[in-house]
Amino acid sequence: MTRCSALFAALVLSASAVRADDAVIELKPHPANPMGYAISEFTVKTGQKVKVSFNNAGGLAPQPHNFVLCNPGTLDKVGAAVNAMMTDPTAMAKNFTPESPDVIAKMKLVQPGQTETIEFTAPAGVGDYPFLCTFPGHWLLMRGVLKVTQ
Ligand SMILES: [Cu+2]
Repeated sequence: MTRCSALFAALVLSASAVRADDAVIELKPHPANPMGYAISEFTVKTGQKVKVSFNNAGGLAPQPHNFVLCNPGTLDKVGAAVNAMMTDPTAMAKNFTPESPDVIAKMKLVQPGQTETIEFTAPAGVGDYPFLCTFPGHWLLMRGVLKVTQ
């Protein structure tokens, strides 16, 4: 291997690994509240790479959950759009997640016992970004806040 290709291999490796300054958020169902996240507040930095995983194990009642991140101040608006999907026969295929410009990161519904992971770049704007579970009936209680700081 030439020196050049060794350097290239090292670069490829580091690009795919989790960097030390990435934010890692591990979500789980709340052990006592069937419609809650075990932890519902997280802080990341603007522009930081964020890895969110939802391990749907250990909940009080086995049911699907997910993580959908919204723009600041739009939780009720996105929640209303989730409610409106109850009459949409294709809602399950869409993971009950509305197509909205206010949805900035999302994962599919995670079945009990499964884990789902998504990656995204934290918004450039400082603020409190609400997140919710879009499984029908959950978002009124199953919600949290991603605090984006400088
Ligand atoms: Cu849920």
